[in-house]
Amino acid sequence: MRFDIVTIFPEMVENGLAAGVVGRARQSGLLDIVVHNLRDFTIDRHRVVDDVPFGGGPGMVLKPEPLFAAVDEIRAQRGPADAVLMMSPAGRVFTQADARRLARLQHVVLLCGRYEGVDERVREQLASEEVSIGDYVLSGGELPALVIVDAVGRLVPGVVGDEQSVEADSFTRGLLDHPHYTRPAEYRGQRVPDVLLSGHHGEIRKWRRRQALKRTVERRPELLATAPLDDEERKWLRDFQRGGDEGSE
Ligand code: 4GX
Repeated sequence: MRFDIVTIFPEMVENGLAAGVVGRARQSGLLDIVVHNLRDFTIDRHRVVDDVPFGGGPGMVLKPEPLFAAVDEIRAQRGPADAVLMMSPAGRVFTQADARRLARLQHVVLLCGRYEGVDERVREQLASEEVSIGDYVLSGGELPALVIVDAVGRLVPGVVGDEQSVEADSFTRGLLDHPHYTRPAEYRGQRVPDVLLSGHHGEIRKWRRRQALKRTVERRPELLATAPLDDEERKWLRDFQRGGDEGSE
């Protein structure tokens, strides 16, 4: 899969792409990611990318010309994009469903804004969608772009070595994850639940599904509206909602 990221801080984005599964997939060629310096697409001596807002007010606005020139160059050198994402707190909030949808595309361009914002003509004519990673204000679109490349890239077949771990992910099943334990079986007086040491794989699977459901009810009940539950899970859900699940861990 191909990604092009346009930013005024290419070194920040490169650093974020170097580590972990994304870094490895880049080296192996499974992910073809090019980071573009927006200033390379300016034509003035001082490589200016921003200007004052028409109508006045605080802060600066990213000028349209360098962004249009960058996307034109990406199209010419790297082929047409299936989606051009503009990182923005005014965008739709990015979810795992978006990650799945984007992972089916061949070529995604990500535009990282800075300052008070980006000239509206970029949103209207260059971006195919505006994406937010959550309701808080960042100082630029670079971290959101890294978040999206990570969430999408790891869904590309082969990027995460163990396909089963992607399948098992929280959100793939629409629920939060169950608790995880590793050795030692007792640590600082806290024992690992016996069922996990029992070797009884049917019981372990059941315990994990029940714990995932319990956590979701307690922490993110709104996820239950769309989570696909089987008959047994719906029964557990009624039990939790009635009596809390005291004792019956
Ligand atoms: N999820 N920011 C973008 C500049 C900006 C403002 C308006 C376009 C339109 C953010 C977020 C985020 C801060 C990145 C403002 N660009 N982006 N930047 N949350 O807060 O995506």
